[in-house]
Parts: sequence; C-alpha cells; structure tokens
Amino acid sequence: MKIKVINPNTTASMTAKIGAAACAVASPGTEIVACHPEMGPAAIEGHYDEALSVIGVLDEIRKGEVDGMDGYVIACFGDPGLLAARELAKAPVLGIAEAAMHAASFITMGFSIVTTLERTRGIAQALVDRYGMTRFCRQIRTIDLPVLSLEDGTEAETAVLQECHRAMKEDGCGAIVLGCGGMADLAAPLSQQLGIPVIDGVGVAVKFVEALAGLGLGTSKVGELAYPTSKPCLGMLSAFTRST
Ligand code: 5HY
Repeated sequence: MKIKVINPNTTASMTAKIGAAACAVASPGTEIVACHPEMGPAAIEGHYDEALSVIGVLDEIRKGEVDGMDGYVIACFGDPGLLAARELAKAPVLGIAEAAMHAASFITMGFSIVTTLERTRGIAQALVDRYGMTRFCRQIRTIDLPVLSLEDGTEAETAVLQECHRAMKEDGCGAIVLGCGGMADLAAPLSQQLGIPVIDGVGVAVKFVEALAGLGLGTSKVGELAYPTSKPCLGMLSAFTRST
C-alpha cells in the first residue's frame, strides 16, 4: 500500500517531520510518500495562505492518481482543499484535522485543540462545526506563535505544553488534539508527560487511510465527490484540464 502524505506548506523540515510521524505508525506493508508542493507558502497561517496552498495540494493529488497511490493525507490543520482533493481522487483522502477530531471523539466525551496563531482560531472553529464536533470540542487554544516557530526550538514546544496544562486544568477535556502538522513530533512526549491522550492528526490519518484502503473503500465517485466535470483550464493551470 502507498500513502502520499502531503504537507501543504513548502517548508522541507516540516515535511520531513510529518513524514517521520507517518512512517512511525505505518504498517509494515505501507510505503509513505511524504511531499510538499513545488510552489506555495512556507507556512499556512490564515485564509490567504490556505487558498494559495490548495493548487499545490491538488497538483500532488493529480500526480498521485497517475502514480497509483492507495490514499492521501493532507497534513495541515486547516484541511486545505480536502473536498476538491476528494473529487480528484479515487483513493481515500483524509485531512489531519478531521481525522484527529474523529479519533478524539472515539476515546473521550470532550477534547481541546491546541493550535498556533490566534488568528487561525476561526478556521479551527469552522472545522469543528463542519465536522459535527461541536458537542465534543471543549475549547480551542492557541500558543499565538508562528507556525515556523515549531521548526526552531523550544519556545513553541514549551508554549504547547503550557497550553495543554491549562486545557487539562480549565477545560474538563479528556484528550488534546494538536492543531498543526508541525506539532506531529510532540504528541508522544506530551501524552507521556501529561498522562492524557494527545492526538497528532498525521498518525491518525495514516491509520484511517490504511483502514479504508484495506477495506476497499475509496472516495465515492457517485454524487458530490464524483470526478470534476470536463472543461479546459487555461494558463498556468492547463495541467488541470479534464477531458474525461
Ligand atoms: C499546519 N499551518 O498544520 C497549519 C497550522 C495552523 O502550515 N501547517 C501550517 O495553525 O493552521
């Protein structure tokens, strides 16, 4: 089985971290192909960055379908381009936010989210609402540090730990969802330190894709997630022209 794990931002060190987290949980028969788009923002910190990242995500999905991937993970907590990617793919496509929230809902009656910049809180809340997780999500917390601060050392890691402590003390949560692909390496040490399940959406999404693909369940091409209708795409998007 081959699963393509896409970091929608273009920071190679974060892609490597995400890839390592995916490989750490992948079954022996699963090959992880970690990548990021050739073009796009170095970090995704709001609606503008998310919009810019979607074309790169879709290009990776397009190439993955040619390469015969058995599934995909979109490894950014905003799940950018998730439904568009599902239209393009026959294989299952999971976003780390949706995967992590569902996993949390299987093991606790209440989870808190710890994510990066305060300005992305609304994006996370919109996903909680869209995924039907309002009754499970106790609180969305932010460290209010840039996404790339997770790449250069302990300030961000300390801030995540402190916010997790506050969540446990104040939110009545039974689990914590890490709200950034760049936090993927923190889940295991934080779970150990805090004595509470801390969920990394990268690992969860990989296992969910393995399960779906193993059951022969790909993205349904009947209805809303059918392949995009045929039409020319002009200019720099010409590679996305669909004729079938
Ligand atoms: C992520 N941004 O997971 C999100 C985190 C966020 O570049 N990778 C990013 O705060 O939305």
